[in-house]
Amino acid sequence: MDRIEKNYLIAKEAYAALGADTDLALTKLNEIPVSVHCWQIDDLSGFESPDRGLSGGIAAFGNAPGKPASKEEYLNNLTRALKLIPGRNRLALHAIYLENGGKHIERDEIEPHHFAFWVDYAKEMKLGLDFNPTYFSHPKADDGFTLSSSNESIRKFWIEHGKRCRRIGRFFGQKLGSPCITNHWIPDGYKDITIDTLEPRMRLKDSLDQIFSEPISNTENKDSVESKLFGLGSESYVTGSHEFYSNYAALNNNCMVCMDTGHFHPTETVSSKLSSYLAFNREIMLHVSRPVRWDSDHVVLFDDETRAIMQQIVRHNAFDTVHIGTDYFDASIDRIAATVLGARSVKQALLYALLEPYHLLRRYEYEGDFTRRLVLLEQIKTLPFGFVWDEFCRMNDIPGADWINQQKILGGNNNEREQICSHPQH
Ligand code: RNT
Ligand code: ZN
Repeated sequence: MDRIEKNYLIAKEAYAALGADTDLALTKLNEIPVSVHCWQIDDLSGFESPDRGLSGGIAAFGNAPGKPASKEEYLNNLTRALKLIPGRNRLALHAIYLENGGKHIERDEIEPHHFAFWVDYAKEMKLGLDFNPTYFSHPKADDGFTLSSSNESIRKFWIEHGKRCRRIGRFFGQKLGSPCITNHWIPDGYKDITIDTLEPRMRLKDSLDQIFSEPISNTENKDSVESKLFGLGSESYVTGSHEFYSNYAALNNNCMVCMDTGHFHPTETVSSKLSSYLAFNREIMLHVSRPVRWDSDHVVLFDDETRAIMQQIVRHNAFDTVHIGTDYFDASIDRIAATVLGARSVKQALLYALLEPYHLLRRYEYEGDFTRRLVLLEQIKTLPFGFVWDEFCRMNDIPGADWINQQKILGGNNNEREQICSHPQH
């Protein structure tokens, strides 16, 4: 028996003493997919016009070495990252990650065949695919408005983009036998005090109605709409607010709300919102991120809010209703490592939640024994959680706690990257 197995047996006993079954938790964790976003690897540059900067009020700050210089390098790095994330994964793509054969294809002209190579990649890597229209980083988004634009030709352009993206989602779903979630986020909004807050929302509503008018089976593609409270340059007004999309999704059964953990007031939490959607049997998409004072898109950690979100999913048995995805972009640390760390943190948080002695906690709550409820919640925190996580990595044949030192996978051909991993600068 090796060290990991021995440790696991110790942990198993410790958890069992509190009424939690580690074997069951590991089996469940292995089944729950996490949709890993493809854009941390290259700061959301994509393959359409990689040199065009980001727009839409989002930014990847930092200049760590190792940003891929070609599509080949990009795919290589992505593969390295995915190989360090244990369990079931999906991959969330953006429309700018297309194969255009070196010739510019406009966003309102993209077709499934431009993304066919991703299907091969997904099959090889055993991934499901999710998709995102790219309603930003484009001259037609330069004035800050897309689907809610008052310029009809601009609005039409983006509606066509949205429609085409759903068809690409359907193509992924058909080819992989697992529904793609196509997530629509637009940057639209005003920097300063806005007089007419209604008309842009009426236009957005109409745009979405048009985009979703084509019937597509939800066994192939599902849509989500992602809200935001404010962005850089849209501090005072965002057309696609949480209230707007919650109402839209409630009244239109063909889409769900996507909640990004960085898109709310800093004192608001997504974890506290989830059960209000579950009460109405609503499916939910999540963009798990880490806001530091604002929507900063820091790498996800094994922190309180990430655990609280996963606890909600586990406690309410919402594995089929809540779809977990990641969304962050930090260019100040190694990009492969960032992709790995965030996704692993999400899975660790899930495991932590799966190891909760839920029935006991619930019993205390129903009996009104809030003292024991609180004490037990604290007691769980010091159990040998890391031993169970190591076992999860081992059973998936993926490096455990010391994954960062797996230079063969992580560093590869990039000396600079090896440097930044072993000697963090600044
Ligand atoms: C932006 C949204 C959106 C993007 C991705 C790249 O604030 O969070 O989800 O991060 O589409
Ligand atoms: Zn997001």
